[in-house]
Amino acid sequence: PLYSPHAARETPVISDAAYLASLKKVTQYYIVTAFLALLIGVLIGPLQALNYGGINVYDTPILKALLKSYYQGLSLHGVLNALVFTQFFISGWMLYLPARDLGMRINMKFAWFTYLLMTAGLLLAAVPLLTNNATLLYTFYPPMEGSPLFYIGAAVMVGSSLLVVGQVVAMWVAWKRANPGRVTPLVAFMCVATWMMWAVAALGIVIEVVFLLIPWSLGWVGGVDPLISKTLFWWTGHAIVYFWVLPAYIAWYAFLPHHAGGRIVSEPLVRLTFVMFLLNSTPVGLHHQYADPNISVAWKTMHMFLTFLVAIPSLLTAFSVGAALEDAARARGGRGLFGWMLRLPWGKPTFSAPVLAMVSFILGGAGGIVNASSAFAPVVHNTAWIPGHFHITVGTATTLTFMGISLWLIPHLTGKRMPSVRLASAAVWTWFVGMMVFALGMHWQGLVGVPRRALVSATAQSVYRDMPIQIPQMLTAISGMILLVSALLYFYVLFRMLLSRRLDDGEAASPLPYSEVISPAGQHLAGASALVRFTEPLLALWGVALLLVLLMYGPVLARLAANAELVPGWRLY
Ligand code: HAS
Ligand code: HEM
Ligand code: CU
Repeated sequence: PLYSPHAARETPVISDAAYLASLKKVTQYYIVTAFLALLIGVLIGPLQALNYGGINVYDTPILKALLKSYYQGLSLHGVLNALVFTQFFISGWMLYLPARDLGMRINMKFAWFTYLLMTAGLLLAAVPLLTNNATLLYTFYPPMEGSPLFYIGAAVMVGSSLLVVGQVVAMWVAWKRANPGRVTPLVAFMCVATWMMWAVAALGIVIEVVFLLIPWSLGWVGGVDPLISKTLFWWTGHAIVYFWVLPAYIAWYAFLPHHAGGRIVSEPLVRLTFVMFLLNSTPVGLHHQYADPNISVAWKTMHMFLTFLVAIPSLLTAFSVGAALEDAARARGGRGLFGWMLRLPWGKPTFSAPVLAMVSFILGGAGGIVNASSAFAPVVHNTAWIPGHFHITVGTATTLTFMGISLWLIPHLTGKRMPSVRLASAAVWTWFVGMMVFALGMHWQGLVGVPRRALVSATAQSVYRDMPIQIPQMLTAISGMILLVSALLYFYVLFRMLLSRRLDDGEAASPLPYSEVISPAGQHLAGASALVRFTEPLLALWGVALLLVLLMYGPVLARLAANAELVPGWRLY
């Protein structure tokens, strides 16, 4: 062996072939459903990029037949990409990984039930979306009002993810009982911590939808308080971005070093990172509401500092995964301060996808810190800068990583093979280049003052003609075309792979690509470091996380409730 004695973790053996096949099948259903949503969602993106390129295609006969308005398209794009694609992918990914890592047997009936319920929720919500009865954008701020079906479907879909939380946490607790004194293996640890974070985060949106929006949309109550709803939405809405990106971190930490030919740097450090996210992801949501009334500046400022604090585990990730990549490159003979980077396997899409996703996230994260700074926020808030920010976070850091994962996970689950490394590689690189150009164009337009969420191409004559935005407009339009090509390439590879012949069970040909470790956490709590022992009791840390959210949101919501003002719904579409 090239390296240290700490070999990559062996997957515990599952000898029941029927059970393993069923576990793989349910995971595959989640992943394929996710990519079907992404396929539809992503096809709308280039139309929006053309809009921000000053070209209005929404008046053409085909689009007029397909979409009632720019906003119906934008609602579909936001919901399918950001809410549906992510949640389905993550539910499959973070159910399968801990089940394999711990070697525990899960109740397959419950797993299938959860998948079917989540899909039923999706289909319920899809009906009003497709019939222009829920053109509310993916944030569905009241008093804009949609069909009750939309809210009920959304509640069922999000609620189903909490069933996955229940199943994974129960699996972990059972493993702890069966293995007293043992340290939880790293991948399972990251999954359980992320699911626990999501359970705390999801409470806001669940309360909003179940107690405020559903009764209101059904006409049981006369009105809704827009600010209470919006505050509950962002309780979930910021933390949801970590629910989208931590599953990518899991791949960056645990599997990317393997694809690069290197090692994980330190397991205790990874565990610390995830505990920091568990504690600190949620009580920061007010950084989306700096412009809102009736929330005191004191609370906004506290959430701002907590936002800076939650950037730290991402910075830890940057340096620690960066070190893992350098380790890999030097093991392949890389030299020099930066020259080692040339030795990384850039032509391998299972490597380039997550790494290019990370490179985009350096800029996306830096932009996030600008957004969070209350002094800069008024400049960028509600401008095209913001979609610039999140297409290099969720649109690339998350999406490109998930695309890269699919290239080895689908062969692992199905026993099929990736049809073409070259095409997959081309899809990955064009996505990266397209999104970088897109981000440049959109950030730039935002700084000039172009608003987000607007059919700006239709108003160009009157409002935007004299603004110096020709160059960023052109960049945005071009990026949309690059991204269209990229998406077509990727989906071609994906579907050719899915429709090809099954060759084996995938276990030997495409095993889970666990990486070796330089500093492992150890097997037994007795001999483990203080950091490992501190991070192990996740149930207690989960309680602390909930307490922190109640502390940071309780007084804010109490004041809003004391001044509640119920207003009737609006239908603007
Ligand atoms: Fe954000 C708005 C602040 C991260 C997504 N964000 C959004 C919206 C979305 C979104 C969707 O404070 C729009 C919501 C809407 O529709 O209104 N965001 C932040 C901050 C972070 C952040 C401080 N955002 C994310 C992530 C997202 C995401 C992650 C999705 C996945 N964001 C904001 C704010 C707003 C906002 C305000 C509201 C704006 C407004 O005015 O409306 C931080 O978590 C970022 C920390 C990240 C870093 C970067 C670490 C870098 C890493 C990679 C290293 C790379 C390596 C590779 C090592 C500090 C880990 C090296 C390569 C070699 C070859 C060697
Ligand atoms: C919004 C383009 C892929 C999530 C937008 C906007 C543009 C755009 C121009 C801004 C629209 C506006 O503010 O009026 C594209 C292109 C894509 C793409 C060209 C690639 C082909 C993605 C992906 C995701 C995503 C992969 C997430 C996984 C979103 C979200 C919004 C958005 C959440 C905000 C919707 C809203 O403001 O309500 N997209 N996008 N997009 N995009 Fe994308
Ligand atoms: Cu946020």
